[in-house]
Amino acid sequence: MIRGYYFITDSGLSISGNLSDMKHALKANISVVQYRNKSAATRDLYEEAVAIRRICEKAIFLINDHVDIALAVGADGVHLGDSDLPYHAARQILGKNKIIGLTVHSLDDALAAQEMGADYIGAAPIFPTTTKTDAGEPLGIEGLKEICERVSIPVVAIGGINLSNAQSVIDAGANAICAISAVVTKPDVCAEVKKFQELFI
Ligand code: TZP
Ligand code: MG
Repeated sequence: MIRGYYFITDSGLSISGNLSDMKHALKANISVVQYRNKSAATRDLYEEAVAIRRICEKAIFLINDHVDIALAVGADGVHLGDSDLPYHAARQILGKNKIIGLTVHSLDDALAAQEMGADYIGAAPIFPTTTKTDAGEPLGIEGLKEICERVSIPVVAIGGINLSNAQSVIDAGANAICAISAVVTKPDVCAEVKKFQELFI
């Protein structure tokens, strides 16, 4: 089930590296993680995904962008954005049991993603962020709220979320929140993840 703090790797921002961050995030007993790597060559990406697969026993394991790698390593699914394979092509390859999450930037996108059959949506960005330079215009709390009210699939909120604004995001109805820079730039990733996770208890 996609709920609570949703961890995503970022090797550009990480202090200790993706695998170490993933290990520490998983120690906080979260329900979903995503391996995202925008810079590695396919072979390196595959090998890191295999290593993460080995340590990810209980959490849902998703791969960003790469449907082939998700299948190759036995991940639970993928997260796809505007420039990735379209939903129907990814579904054809992955079959009906894998999870497909789609990034949405508006209520219309969100309704379309639900209609297509997405298992969850990533509403992005909620606030301005420097982690993803092409993230687009922030939805804000009001934009997020509207999406949460109108869709029945889980909504993962992402973009510019930190411990100061996370409660407002949860209050708007997000089922899960992702905060990348607020976690992977900190020396104790597990402790930071727990702080976000506690907001859902
Ligand atoms: N997708 C939309 S915004 C974003 C991604 C991957 C970056 C989120 O990073 P941060 O540091 O939590 O703003
Ligand atoms: Mg993508």
